[in-house]
Amino acid sequence: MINNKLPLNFIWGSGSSAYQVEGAYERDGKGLSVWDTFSHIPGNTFRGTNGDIAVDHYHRYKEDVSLMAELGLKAYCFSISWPRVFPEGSGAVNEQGAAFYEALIDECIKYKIEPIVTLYHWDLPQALQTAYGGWEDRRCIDAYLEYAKYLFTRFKGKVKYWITINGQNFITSQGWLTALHPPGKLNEEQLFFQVNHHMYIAHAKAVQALKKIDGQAQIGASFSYTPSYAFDCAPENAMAKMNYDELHNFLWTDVYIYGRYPKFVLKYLEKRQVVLDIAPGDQAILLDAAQKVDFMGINYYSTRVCEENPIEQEKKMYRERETGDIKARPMSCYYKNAKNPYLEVTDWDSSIDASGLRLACREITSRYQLPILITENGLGTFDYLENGEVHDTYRIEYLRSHIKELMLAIDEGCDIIGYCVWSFTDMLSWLNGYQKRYGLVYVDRADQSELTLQRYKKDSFYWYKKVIASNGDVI
Ligand code: BGP
Repeated sequence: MINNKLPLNFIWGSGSSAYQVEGAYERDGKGLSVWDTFSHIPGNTFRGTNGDIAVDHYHRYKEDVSLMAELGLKAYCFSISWPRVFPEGSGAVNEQGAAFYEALIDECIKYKIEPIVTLYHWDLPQALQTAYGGWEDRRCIDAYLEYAKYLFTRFKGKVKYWITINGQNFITSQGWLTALHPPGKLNEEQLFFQVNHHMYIAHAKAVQALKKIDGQAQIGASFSYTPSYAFDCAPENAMAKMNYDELHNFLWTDVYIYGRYPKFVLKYLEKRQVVLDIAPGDQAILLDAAQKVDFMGINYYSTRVCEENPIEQEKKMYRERETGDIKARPMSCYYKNAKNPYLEVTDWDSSIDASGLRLACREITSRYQLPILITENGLGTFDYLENGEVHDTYRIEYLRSHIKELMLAIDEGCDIIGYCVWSFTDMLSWLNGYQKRYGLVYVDRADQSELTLQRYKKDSFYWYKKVIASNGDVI
């Protein structure tokens, strides 16, 4: 029997992101996003899949929110499409777009579902990309701040939890190192770090702005945290793990929470002759915002194993966009990742490691002592609809084991305020199309066809409903 010490106000949630669910990509005045453009270029996405229609959440949000209410969700974590609100990225507001989010937020509130709203989940307005290269230019910070302030003001009193940027580490790596996401650049390390710097400042300025506009609301970034293990007790492998942690976790989390780069990363930049363009005042902004961040959002899926990497040109593997083939790109000698023989893997070869979630929470707590909101956690699989039912016992097992570890982390002192299952409905997986399903609710659509888009509650839906109703006692 698990020692359930979840607080009574624990935020049981589930999530989505605009591009992955909404569709309606050019309806009601919406501008194009970089994902609209990128996904329309042949060869860029898996089987040419895109979010043009997605799962049509834009038109079916009332049905979806009523399903959330039936499930008993306490929170819905979703993102706003920046170009739906500011078609040109800044300047004129598209009232129809803003009104859509107002209606969605009101619909959530009607059912006492807390809206947790992400400002940026990767769908940058194409207009900003075209005008000056988007995040590569400092002007993007101003545009983001204008957008953020508009939303903070408009939804003041309605939205209590804001996420500045989702998975900054993931999107910058995929956009400027592996070329799998827009703008599709390969191994552009200098730009990768510069873009990250701009995003840190954008995040920090949004934090400062929210505290001025709505002192009652809380804010943090959501970070794709992937904890690691050393391959074994060989000292060089322990060092490889340290290198990995600095370059893949602390590079982001330290800036958000301490307001400064890790010293190891600064040396790394020096050695690789990456010179960051840091404006006067940036340091102060980062430090000030770091004091004001309320929580750390964590997207957790798996762990890594780190091993020494003695060869300078050792290859790092990545997945080819169109074919799904595994390719290699050169990387430095700081570490390499190995397979974990103790863990099972998903249909997409990602390790399943429930205790890694506890480890992530413990590490964050030990290093930063900040409340944690699990903004994403879930299992992507092939699911099968039979007679209107989906028997996803594997998903229930995955979620159950992770929630149990979360309870242990709380019992060990971590201040975890909520947990959001990724995802509420099935949706577009950025790199794997519609066949990779995470939802508690099945959506009848395929990679190449929208089919009926009808919603079906999976077994995991009914299971999660009991978990929420019992505040974690029945698991
Ligand atoms: C996270 C993203 C989500 C979601 C999830 C699953 O990093 O924030 O948007 O996509 O990963 O990823 P995938 O669909 O590639 O399996």
